[in-house]
Amino acid sequence: ELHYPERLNCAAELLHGPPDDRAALRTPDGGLWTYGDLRAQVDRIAHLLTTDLRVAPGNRVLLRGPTTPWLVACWLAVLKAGAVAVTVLAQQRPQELATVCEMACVRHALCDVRAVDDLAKADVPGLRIATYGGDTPDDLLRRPAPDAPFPAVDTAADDVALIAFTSGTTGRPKGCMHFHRDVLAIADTFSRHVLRPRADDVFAGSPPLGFTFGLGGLVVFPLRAGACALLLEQAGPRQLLPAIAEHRVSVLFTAPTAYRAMLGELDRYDMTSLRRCVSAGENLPAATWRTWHERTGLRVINGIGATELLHIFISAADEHIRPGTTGLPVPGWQARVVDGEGRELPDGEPGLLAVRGPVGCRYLADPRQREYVRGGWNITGDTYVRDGDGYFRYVARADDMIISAGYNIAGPEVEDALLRHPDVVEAAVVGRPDEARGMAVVAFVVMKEGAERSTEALREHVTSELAPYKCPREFVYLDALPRTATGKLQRFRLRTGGDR
Ligand code: 3SK
Repeated sequence: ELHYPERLNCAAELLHGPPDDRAALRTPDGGLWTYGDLRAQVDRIAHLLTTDLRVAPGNRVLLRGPTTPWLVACWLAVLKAGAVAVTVLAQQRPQELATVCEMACVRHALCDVRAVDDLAKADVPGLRIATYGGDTPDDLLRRPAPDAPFPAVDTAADDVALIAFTSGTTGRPKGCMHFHRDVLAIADTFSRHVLRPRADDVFAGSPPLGFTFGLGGLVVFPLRAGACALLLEQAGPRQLLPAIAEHRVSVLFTAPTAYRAMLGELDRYDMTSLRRCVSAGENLPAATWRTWHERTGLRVINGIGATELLHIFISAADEHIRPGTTGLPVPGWQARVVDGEGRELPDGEPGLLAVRGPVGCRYLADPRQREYVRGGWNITGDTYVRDGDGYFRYVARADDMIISAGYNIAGPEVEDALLRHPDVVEAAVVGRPDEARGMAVVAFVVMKEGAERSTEALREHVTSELAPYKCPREFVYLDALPRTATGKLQRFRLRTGGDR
């Protein structure tokens, strides 16, 4: 069990410890912020927030910008000043930003000067926007500030530190409130017990800091370990590979799609610095795990997390990994598989994943709270099976099961089979209304460049691996699958036919 003092400021905790001259943040152009630099900048920004911008404890401050040391410093400064950080993604458009500001009662924003146009266009009444990263004197960080330590505001461990928004894969945003103690709890559960980082690690990865997968993996975990993060503004597979090689990255956070995309170019880069590879955001098919392992010798740490629960709660590392499963409940967390009434199901039977632990779902004024938290358990919306040995195996999102001619078919199982075909790069399998079968299985595939689009060959391949009733009735070839800004597959767009 985790015990934190009643009064706790997580930013002060994350900044406390390592010597001033140790590297904290790096950028691909050779930029380096030591822990001393980071502490000094956080204090400067906290002074400016509380004096020039008149931010008070409890005020909500929107943070928007690419992944840079300045964004990290602003996030820490907001928390150190006792205010609440509201994080958004660079891809969010003015209307979405306006919704977030309204829902979270945001009155202040700290915005990278390169991302300010859309925020200004959002035209939020009463919103005071300060920019950073610019070269004019009104840029917040160019203003004079006291060159003195900023004493952390004496927040309670269960004061809200962060509001993270999730739209899931369907669109309607929900704001998830997280406490100061929650921020430390994700480091003291998943990171401490599964990832087990060292102070000499260099973290890098693709998720943006507006997504809690990235905030944890690229800020909270490295700082809690006294380690260093390489921050990449562009973090697609093309940028990750050279960055890993050049900066001797040792801990990688990314999603299954990026692991698959990197396979094609792997041989051109030195990957010997990597010792930990984490995959989350989506299910990691066994086929992807095995190919990455064959090519690099590394055992990917799969995990499932949620914005509602801040970070990963089921996972496994090293010899505990079973490819094709997500793993075991992370120490500090409990998990079970339940039916629609919340009754625990026997091992081997698919049902709803229910979890509880040090972080809970707290939606900002949203009736969906009652659906997510039932009887003290968080119902994540995923269908899972617990195997006899306690391992949790992903089946599908609860609303993604395909019932065709009386058979229950899990799209991810068919996707996994398709991904074992050497010419398939990405696959998504969904159900479409069908008069004869209730639902028909439809596969959307992205083929390797130059590969033949042979439906017959794919059909043959799937039926050689799975029962024939699981074989898609239809194959649709796409150049890319539709994804959200955080990289999650948007199955509803495939189901409704918008991407043909
Ligand atoms: O949404 C997710 O999949 C996720 C995964 C890991 C950590 C955090 C999140 C939100």
